[in-house]
Amino acid sequence: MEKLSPLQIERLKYQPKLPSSLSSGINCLEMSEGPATQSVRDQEQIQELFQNTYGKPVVTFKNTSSSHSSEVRNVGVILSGGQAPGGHNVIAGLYDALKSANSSNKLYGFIGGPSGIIEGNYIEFTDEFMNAYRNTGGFDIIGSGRTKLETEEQFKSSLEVCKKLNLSAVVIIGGDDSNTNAALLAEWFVKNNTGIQVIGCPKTIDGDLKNEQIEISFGFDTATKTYAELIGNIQRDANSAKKYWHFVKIMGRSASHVALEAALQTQPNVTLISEEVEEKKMSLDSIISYMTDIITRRAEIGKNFGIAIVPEGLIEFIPEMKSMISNLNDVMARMEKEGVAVSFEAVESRLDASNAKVYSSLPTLIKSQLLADRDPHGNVQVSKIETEKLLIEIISERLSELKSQGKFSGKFNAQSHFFGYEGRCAFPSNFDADYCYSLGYNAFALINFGLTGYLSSVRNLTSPAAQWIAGGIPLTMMMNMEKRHGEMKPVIQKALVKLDGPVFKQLEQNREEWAMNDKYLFPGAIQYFGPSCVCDVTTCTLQLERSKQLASV
Ligand code: FBP
Repeated sequence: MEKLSPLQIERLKYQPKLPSSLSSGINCLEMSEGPATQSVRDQEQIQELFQNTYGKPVVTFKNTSSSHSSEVRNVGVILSGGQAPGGHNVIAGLYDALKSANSSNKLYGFIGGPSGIIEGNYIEFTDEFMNAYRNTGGFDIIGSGRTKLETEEQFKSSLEVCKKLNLSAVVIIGGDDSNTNAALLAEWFVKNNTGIQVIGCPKTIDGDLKNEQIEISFGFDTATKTYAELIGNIQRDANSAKKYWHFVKIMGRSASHVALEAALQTQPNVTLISEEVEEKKMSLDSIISYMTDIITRRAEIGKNFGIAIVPEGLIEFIPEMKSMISNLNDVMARMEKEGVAVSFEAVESRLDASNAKVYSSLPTLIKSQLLADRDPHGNVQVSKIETEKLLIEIISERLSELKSQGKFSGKFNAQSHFFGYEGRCAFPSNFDADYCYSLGYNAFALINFGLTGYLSSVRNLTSPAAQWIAGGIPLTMMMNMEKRHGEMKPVIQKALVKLDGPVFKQLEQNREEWAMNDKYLFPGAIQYFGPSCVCDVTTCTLQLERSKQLASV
């Protein structure tokens, strides 16, 4: 028998909570439909591209006293994209719903992400196999991948695999790009009269897959709490030793939700928010001036230490960098098509003059990181760009200049950190364990009602789980047209930090105080057992966005 840690043993026993609307059983549900929906933008183009799945209503489930029987269904499930805590519980919820609807139902897991359905690489779930993964972090149950499902050929081979397994539905657990895949596959299956349904589940630690119906993607809660624990520990160290400035880059791709949430949980001295940088058109030079000013002022009162939070995607939001990266993406896509080898010189000679100047001004390390392969969706892999080191290097130079002019007499010793992978596979918090289980359970309810092209939606999340509202939202409702690999494509729109929203305002109102007066908070490790005010509290983001005030303030 495999050796397990005490926490593993206890978490396997945890029974996740379901909304009361789902808890009377999968065969005792009634579905209500809202009005027809529209895509967030580019309605005509999206409707044209999704002629069979566009415009469907938002749906909501509630319990009924009458129970109906459920036909036999086989379902396939895919974990897609980056890991996020709770993925195993989505599968557990789906599995339990499917088996309770009809014990002859089967759940298949496609191995290694979307490539599993294309290549016919799968396993069948059993009770014993499923039970070993309940309430655990990670995606190791079936693995994940970033293969983009978009070509006719991929759809055809997926169909062959689905037919072989006699599947009536596929569930894709993923972020914005993966759920774009789900929407494309759903449309293709309907267009080709296959009868196979596709349902998405909102996953990503980045927290950028959200709207009124999707209050948060799963994994954000656990990942941000994990980063906040680490930042709190570093703050304690900085405040003890009083000799280092810690620059902490935090994962989250383009959107700064993760950095913002971690900052609200810990109250560091400096927090950069990419969306603000873009809105205020802050150049790299003005960001450096802003940070240098705080470092200098703190040094004047004897504080040669501090903590600065840097969102992962910052570089893409600095206006001159954004223009250069967009030009670089097109140039690299063209070079790939033409079979030209990528080098600094080859790229610089193809960039527009102003972008070439920005590119060539960067340190060699950053220049080469910007040339790393794009992900399969055409995104720059921002996790590989060491923005925190770029900032430290330029700030050090600036402070040396100030020192030579007699305008800085302090010390600047910096440490860089990147928190990302540390949080993506943590044991899901109680919130994520419950939310994920509910999302998976609810995904089967959507299948049972014959829906396709929907995202599983569980909302009212700041209330106790019993009061959560379960239903579904059409994937096309979240879509617009964006440039990918040099071409306009239909994609799910990313939700960025709203600068007029309550979450950013909370930072804005407090940051001068936090910059100078060290109001550090120390959240500590996620707690799974103990008082509810410690174990079950949701993120500041959810509390502020939904209840408009923080429980802890
Ligand atoms: P998803 O959008 O697929 O959930 O991935 C999120 C993420 O963790 C980002 O925050 C990060 O930029 C990226 O994945 C890293 O990707 P990889 O795991 O391929 O290094």
